[in-house]
Amino acid sequence: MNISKSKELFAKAQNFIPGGVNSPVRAFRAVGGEPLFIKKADGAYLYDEDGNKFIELINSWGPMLLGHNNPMIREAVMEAMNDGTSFGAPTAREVEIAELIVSMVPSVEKVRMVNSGTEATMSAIRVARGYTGRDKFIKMEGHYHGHGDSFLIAAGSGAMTMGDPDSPGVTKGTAKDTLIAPYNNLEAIETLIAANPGEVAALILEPIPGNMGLCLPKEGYLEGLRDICTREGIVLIFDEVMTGFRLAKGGAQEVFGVTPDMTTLGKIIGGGMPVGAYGGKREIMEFVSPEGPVYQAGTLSGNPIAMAAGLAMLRYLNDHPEVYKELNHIGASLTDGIKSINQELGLDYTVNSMGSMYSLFFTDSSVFDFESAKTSDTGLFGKYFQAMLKRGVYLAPSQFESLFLSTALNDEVIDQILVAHKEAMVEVTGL
Ligand code: KE4
Repeated sequence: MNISKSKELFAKAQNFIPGGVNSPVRAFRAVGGEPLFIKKADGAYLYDEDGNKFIELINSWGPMLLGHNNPMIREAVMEAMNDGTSFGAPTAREVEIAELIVSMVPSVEKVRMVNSGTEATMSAIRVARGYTGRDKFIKMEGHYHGHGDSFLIAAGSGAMTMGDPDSPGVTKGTAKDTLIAPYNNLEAIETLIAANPGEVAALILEPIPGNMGLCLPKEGYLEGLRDICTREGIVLIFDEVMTGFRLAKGGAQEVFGVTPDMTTLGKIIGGGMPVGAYGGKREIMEFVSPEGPVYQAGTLSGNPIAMAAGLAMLRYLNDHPEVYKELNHIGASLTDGIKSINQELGLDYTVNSMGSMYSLFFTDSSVFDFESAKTSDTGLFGKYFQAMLKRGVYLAPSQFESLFLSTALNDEVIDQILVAHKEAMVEVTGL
């Protein structure tokens, strides 16, 4: 495969951009080789600067639920552009998208738009601290909530991929207020609370974590967290930046019927433009400035172009709930196919999936938390990644990331992915 233009661009990029990329996981450090520079995307495909075409299963790390370059979203953006790109003043679209989010997400009675998932989670923790008057919060090992200082402790996603789950630069003063528990373990939560009586403001988690690879909650786990937080007056925050609007209109909280006190959102909410949001119970959100004392602001929050893209996406999802049946079918077709090929080859690798998200772990143990995810053979994953790439299938360049499917994956494309998967597994396992 000719990747000379990407190589040239990567060499140049490294002179001006740390690691040559604007987000670490894109650098392919965990899978070897050099990153491909993408020129365009359409439907289920990416096209790099050298004209190579790939079926892609990242979909911009989640936002492209309806495939790339969706005409409905493109037209909404082009139309909005005619009226200007940014006003720094309230607009009608912000009212409409807020009303739509409130109607779609069970826990959200009021919502604030921001520009990324990181901003959403940072703000949600600050509001929970302001609302409770407490300082500490609990996060799960291996969960990733963006790059806010207080989250970069035992963090997943790129931090885990790079081997820096505890980032330098986070002060001891900050880290002391972040309490860490293993996912899927209610006892550990009780222990942390008992050791910090009356000091825990919030508990934040990815209800279905994708940032250590995809893991699923054990029976009763989410319900247990809900009961503990209600009993202790702790603000339960579901970080649905990945799962929001993907697993259902109302995200994981709709699927599992567990309603948090606050929810953070991103990715799909912007239809591919930089948008995040945090929302929750009215009594909590009324603490947010200028209504309340907890300050949070943003020059480009509610940007009209981003809102146009987000509105087009959310209106479509709200009006076409059948899209979730389609996404679930696509996810099941692909993962059932992968599992049966692995079984045929006598390979016992773990596949965790839910709806249009899945991860193939190169371990034969079940994967349900940070420790079990780390039993995966990341070297073998890297070889599989490259073997799939050279067969025209572009995966997330990390064992510790979920894959994200789109409605653009029709049966023919799924068959192509499965053919590549079988060949790649034979190649990397030497079967
Ligand atoms: P952003 O700041 O990247 O928009 O969102 C941060 C974030 C918050 N919460 C969850 C559950 C997330 O998954 C993310 C970001 N996800 C990663 C992929 N695992 C973004 C990709 C990247 O870092 O380049």
